[in-house]
Amino acid sequence: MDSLTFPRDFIFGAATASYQIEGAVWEDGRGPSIWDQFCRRPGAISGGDTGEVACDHYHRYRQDVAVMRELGVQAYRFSVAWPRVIPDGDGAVNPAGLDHYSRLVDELLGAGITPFVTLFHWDLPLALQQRYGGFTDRRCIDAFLKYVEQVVTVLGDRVKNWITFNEPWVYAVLGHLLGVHAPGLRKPRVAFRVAHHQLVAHGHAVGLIRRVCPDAQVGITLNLAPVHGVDHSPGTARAVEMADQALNRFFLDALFRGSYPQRFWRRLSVLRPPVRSGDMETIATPVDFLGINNYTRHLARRSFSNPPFFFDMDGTTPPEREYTAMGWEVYPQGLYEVLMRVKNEYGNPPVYITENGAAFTDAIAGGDDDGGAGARVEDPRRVAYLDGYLRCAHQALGEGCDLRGYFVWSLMDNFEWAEGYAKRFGIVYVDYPTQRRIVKASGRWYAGLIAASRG
Ligand code: IFM
Repeated sequence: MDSLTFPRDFIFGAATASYQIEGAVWEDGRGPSIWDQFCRRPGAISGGDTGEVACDHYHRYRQDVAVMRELGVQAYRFSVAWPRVIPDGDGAVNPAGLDHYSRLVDELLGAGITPFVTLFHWDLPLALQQRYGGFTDRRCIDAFLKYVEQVVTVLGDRVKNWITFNEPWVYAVLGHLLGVHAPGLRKPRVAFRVAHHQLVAHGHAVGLIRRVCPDAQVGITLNLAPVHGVDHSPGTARAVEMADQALNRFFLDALFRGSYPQRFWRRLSVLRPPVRSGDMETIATPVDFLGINNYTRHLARRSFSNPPFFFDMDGTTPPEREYTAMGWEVYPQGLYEVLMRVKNEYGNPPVYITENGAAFTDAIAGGDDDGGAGARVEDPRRVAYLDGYLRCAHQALGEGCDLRGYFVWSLMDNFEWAEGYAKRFGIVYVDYPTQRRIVKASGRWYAGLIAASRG
């Protein structure tokens, strides 16, 4: 295969999120999050796993930064846990929580790694869920802004890249419509209200972050994926249009055009959230970049079993295709499609791929001596996956997409939400009983790509 290299100023990073790696959920004054509670719900998480210990990154962050340095990773995208900073959501600030992130940022900068900070990656303080119903209620927007101000005030002298929300679609839909993520609700109307309120909170946060940190670059991360049809029938075409609006256009149109797709509401008027005057202008506050998370594509079809939607986003899994351990189709050209769509239909904003990667079944080989020295994890399918997606990103870059960087998901194996620890996305293996880190073959491959691109 031809060797793959990127422009010298292209940023190669790695991504994680607080609840998935930190552990230490009861330490230094952290309050409970909706995920701490959801993990206790019988049957909610595969294997009954929780984020209580996770990768123990809260205590081992220096070691994890050293691994990134060794790999030549140039930027690290991590999220701040709101319940560490304001344990009850909108009350007193907990300086110890902020100190942790301040130390992490110093460690990163000392290693020559640029921090990209996500402010909300789903671990909402439980108190806000109990008091207001979380982002169902607009008071949660005010609480979010108070929290953001604290974080940016403390870290903004060193952190210049900010992501307000991670995947607002997933938080709204999996948490409030499908009930498979915290807070575990199944209320379609609530889901779209939560989506809207996250976007309003995002828009206000953009202005706030720039006021506190004038040289900040501020963006939002969306999970975007192409929606194709299972066949070419008119019914399928309608399902594709609806699914695409629900997943992609709802967010892209709001952020870049200041409106929601009208045809979506025409069909799903019962779900329309209360939009106040000025909301759409706030949401469309210009961003400095768009973060895109892409893993797969969706194959939609008409379905009468789930009113009021009448479409199914994952209608079929053709057996001849390849799938990851999550059951997600390996479809690298989907990343190209998404990047070109954002370029062609939404004004070619600066873009970072803030997540891309794959879960496969990994196993340790060798290293049978006591210290486990010489242990290896060979993961050729992950290498092939990353290579394929990065080639498609490279193609989009060559065709004019303003793509600035790529963050692999994930730096290390971690708590994969409802799937617990069984699904491993890392380029670094985490042996949970010992918390030993082992760089996988994909990690070494990524290091080689970074080195080659930097010349
Ligand atoms: O682990 C998640 C991450 O938290 C958000 N994006 C998708 C990843 C893989 O499911």
